[in-house]
Amino acid sequence: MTGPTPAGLALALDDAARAARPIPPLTDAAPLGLAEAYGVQRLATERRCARGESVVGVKMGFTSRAKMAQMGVDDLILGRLTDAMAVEDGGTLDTGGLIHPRIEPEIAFLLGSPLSGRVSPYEAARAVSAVAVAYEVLDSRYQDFRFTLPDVIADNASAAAFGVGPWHDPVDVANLGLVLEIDGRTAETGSSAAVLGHPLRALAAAARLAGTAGTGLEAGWIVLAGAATTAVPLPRRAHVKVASARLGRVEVTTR
Ligand code: 0L1
Ligand code: MG
Repeated sequence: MTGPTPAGLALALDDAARAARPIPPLTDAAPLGLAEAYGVQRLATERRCARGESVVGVKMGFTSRAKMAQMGVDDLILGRLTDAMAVEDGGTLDTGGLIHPRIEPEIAFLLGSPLSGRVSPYEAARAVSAVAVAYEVLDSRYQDFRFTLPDVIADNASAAAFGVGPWHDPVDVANLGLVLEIDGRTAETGSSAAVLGHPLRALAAAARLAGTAGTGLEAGWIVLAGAATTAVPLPRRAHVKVASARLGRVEVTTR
């Protein structure tokens, strides 16, 4: 007997996201290789695009030791961002359509030129046209946020929503303090240095992993470099702010 096809797995994940109904990890039923998992991610993204969404960038996951330890994995992953996931700065995010959302503070890059393959952080820096403070909302489509590395890759690295603050001309983002506030209370504080020692390393890794994922990083795309802290549960009816002394702030209200 043969197992489910990549298209069947992509459909299961897409349905889970749309219905906000979690499913067991795919690998509970059958093993999944990393390349195969990126194939499922691509197919699930194609389903979104067929409904009218466009890919506007990528996100890097597990870029800090804190995040790897939080989720029990030990490798970097890449997920795709679409325009439907973007929340305008100061806007509202309806968490009603999400399963168990979490939020984390990040640094975002805007690419002025394409980037792919093995590049150094210095080469990656040359492709950056702007930087901003950002947040990512994660929402695993798996029950209890339980998954293996191939599971979470297939699930588009848990990408659900994101927001980006005002863009700034490129500045040194090696060690920027980031504060995540929920309803005026500090929920997490961290430094961009937690992102692989320097967020530009995450950008270089994104260029490398994009090939594995069957894509390349395009000019005009946003790259979320990865979290500076662990992710925290995102409550309903909350006001969330991520602030950096150098890059300003980005805000969102949930309902
Ligand atoms: O760092 C990340 O963005 C990891 C995303 C995937 C794992 C998770 O859902 O926490
Ligand atoms: Mg993230």
